Amino acid sequence: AVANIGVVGLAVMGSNLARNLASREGNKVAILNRSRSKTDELLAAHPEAEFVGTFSYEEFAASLAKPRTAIIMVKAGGPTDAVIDELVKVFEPGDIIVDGGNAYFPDTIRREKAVRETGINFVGAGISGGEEGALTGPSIMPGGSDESWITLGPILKSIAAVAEGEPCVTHVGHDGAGHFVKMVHNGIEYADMQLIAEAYDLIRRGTGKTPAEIAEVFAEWNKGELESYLIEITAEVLRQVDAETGKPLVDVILDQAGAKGTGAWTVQTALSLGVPVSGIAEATFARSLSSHPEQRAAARSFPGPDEEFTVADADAFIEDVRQALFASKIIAYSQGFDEIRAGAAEYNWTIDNGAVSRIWRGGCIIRAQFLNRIADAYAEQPELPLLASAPYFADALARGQAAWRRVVIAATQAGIPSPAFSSSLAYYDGIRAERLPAALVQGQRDFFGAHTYKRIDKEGTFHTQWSGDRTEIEAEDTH
Ligand code: NBP
Repeated sequence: AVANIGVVGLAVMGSNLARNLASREGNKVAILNRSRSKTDELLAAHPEAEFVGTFSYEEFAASLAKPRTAIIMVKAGGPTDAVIDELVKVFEPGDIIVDGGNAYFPDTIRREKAVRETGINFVGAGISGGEEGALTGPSIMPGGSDESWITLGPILKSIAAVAEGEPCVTHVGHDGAGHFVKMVHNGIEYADMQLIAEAYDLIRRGTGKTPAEIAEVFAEWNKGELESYLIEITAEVLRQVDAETGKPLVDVILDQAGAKGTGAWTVQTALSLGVPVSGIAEATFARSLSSHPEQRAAARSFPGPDEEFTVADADAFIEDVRQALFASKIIAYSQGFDEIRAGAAEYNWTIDNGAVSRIWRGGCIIRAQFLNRIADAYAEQPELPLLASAPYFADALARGQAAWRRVVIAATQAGIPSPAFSSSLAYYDGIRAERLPAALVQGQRDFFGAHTYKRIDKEGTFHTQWSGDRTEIEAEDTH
């Protein structure tokens, strides 16, 4: 046994993660892949790396020092189960199996329970940052037992990205907590990307600026409170010119956004938890809408507003859009952290939202200055019920709300879809409202389904006898 860590699955993510591990002082990495060719290629391409090439699960297990620790990086779903089944046969109690793939967290909960019965530890770890991050330092969100964290923690800390001097990894919580948090990370990423896309669209159609000119706007924004990886790469994408046509690349890319499903998982989970993640939902739906060309063709003749959309003062409009973007972003993150809070309560995880915001500061797609403010907010008040209500964010919303409204009004009048901007503003107005028309909804529910209601002026549960004499009676609480 010569290796202290192993990697199973050597496609882009696995091979880069194995190279990252092998580059760290003291590590020797056992590598295994279903088809032999990938292992051979990796060994041939990096003769200098501290790899131990293995070609069977038996050889893989024999090459690992105890407790054996292996990270699986294969296609999520069936392939992950197949690899776990093989590892369980050759590993022993106390060993650790880590799934670094993009598993759906209920699968991780199921796998952790099943593997634990063999005495082997199972850790579902969300890994963010794509190929580049896997190689140079990802943000890592491990779940699993406290026992496995003792062995795994130092290894993961050695390969994670570093932000403000801290490695971007923390023991998120037990069993599926890591994959849950990774899922919400991806959902927030969807919202952030959609908000930026709406900002670009409004500026382009309102001011007539070219993509290259708008790239400069984003580059400028990246110096302020919006500073983030996504704003930075937006400027890069907008600057890019297509070699073939000489047009801006953004004008020749087909306008149908793809998705691998993590946004949908975030929204589905939020629906079952009863958490309004409207920014993430609208971002996910916007991708779906874009990807139905037949429906878009069928709707092409729908009329829009009569007047051309132009803004009188381009600079003022751009500043309004910047403020709308920042305010909507605050709402999207606040909603995402709300989902983590609700998930932790539902699945009995102890998740430190402040620690989560700190490990997202480096390595992952949503890395941003802004996450320091989130970390500050949770440091100040760990049980903060609504992230957006922390003073820094509440102040920013108060400062930005007038601009945000002007932008949503302009978009509506111009017929420019801005679902994430406008739904975030609707959430803001909903959450701050002193009274909501939910009272009428309760009345309707009581009318047709005797679902009962509570009153503002006394304790108890009530029902109006709608089909009788319409007097009110005290009733059993049926929700
Ligand atoms: P893929 O998701 O494309 O999976 C390819 C790997 O899975 C290969 O090593 C393949 O072996 C192996 N595999 C398959 Br397919 N079926 C198998 C089976 N039944 N038994 C054993 N191995 C099997 O690789 P990836 O893009 O590197 O992603 C790896 C994981 O990381 C995924 O869960 C992904 O969602 C996640 N992830 C990816 C990114 C990213 O940016 N790509 C980012 C974050 C997380 P073979 O060589 O023999 O076919």
